[in-house]
Amino acid sequence: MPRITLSRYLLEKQREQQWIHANLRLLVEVVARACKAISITIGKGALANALGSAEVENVQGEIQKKLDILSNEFLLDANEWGGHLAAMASEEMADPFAIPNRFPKGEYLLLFDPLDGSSNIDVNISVGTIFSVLRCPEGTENPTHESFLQPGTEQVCAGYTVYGPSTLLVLTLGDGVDVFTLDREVGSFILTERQLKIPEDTREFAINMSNMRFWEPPMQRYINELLAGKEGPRGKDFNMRWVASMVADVHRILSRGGIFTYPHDNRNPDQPGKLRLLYEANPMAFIVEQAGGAATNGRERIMTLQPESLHERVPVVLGSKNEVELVTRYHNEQHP
Ligand code: AHM
Ligand code: MG
Repeated sequence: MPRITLSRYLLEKQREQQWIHANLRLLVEVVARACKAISITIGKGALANALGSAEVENVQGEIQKKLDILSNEFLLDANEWGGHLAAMASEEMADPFAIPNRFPKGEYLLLFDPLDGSSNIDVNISVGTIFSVLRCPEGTENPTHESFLQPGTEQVCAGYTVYGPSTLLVLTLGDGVDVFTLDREVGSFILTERQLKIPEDTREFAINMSNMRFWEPPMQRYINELLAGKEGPRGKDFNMRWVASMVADVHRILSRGGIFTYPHDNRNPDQPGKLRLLYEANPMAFIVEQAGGAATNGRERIMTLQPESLHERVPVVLGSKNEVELVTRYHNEQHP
């Protein structure tokens, strides 16, 4: 197979297939470039003095890592001048970032979690970047929080990178899911897998079991049935994996199937879930659906939820279709 770089892939989507606009091509290229910079810095680790806490709290009330801040800056700096964006929003910033007046403005809104799973950085476990692209509502000169409050079905593109043993970029433009691997010597993302498909059935689940006592009864029922294995109602043994980096857990599911959930729990009534709707749940739901899987909040499809605030959190259940449908049925039967 000839080596197809991300640039060539995108150009073909624009020129030959007329599937994307030139500005969306530019946007994805620029995001990928920023992710390369993040990947290089993460790869240097302690040598770049990049590990550890920055001892600052973000809008989520979490202590930021130095790499959370650096990754956010890489993405902002790379994207502000290209003329393809109207504004950006990030897990690490309370308010949207307006494109400075000295640069032209474009039609897209970019949302990202610059470094997902950042609690894993200091112990050298895979982390990643998650991003989602929306259109700026027509006639909006200066985008506000409200401009971003669009359901996931409005996304025109979503992707994530995994900074693991190799650096991968997983991308959907709404016509399936393709995977690129970073050639570190050349500095290009190369297409290495086309049209990923998630198997409909699985024997593997991903959940943080230590929170079991806080879950709702339908989720407890579902997990108990998996744990009962061959002798239980499911009649087969299940295996468990939990990296605690959503990108890594979701990537495993895209590669070999599985179900991932960070369910509703009652630890904090103001936070029904841990993961953020706009820049974690929605882009992952879009990718998973494009690969033939499903994604719900336990009751409804994630992509049709109407967001109410920029940093809203939601319960997430995603992955192999038949398992996601079963969990969702349990919730709707017991506590609609
Ligand atoms: P982050 O965006 O602050 O890194 O938090 C999200 C991460 C996900 O990557 C992961 O699935 C989850 O938090 C792990 O949470 P926990 O440590 O509660 O198991
Ligand atoms: Mg995150």
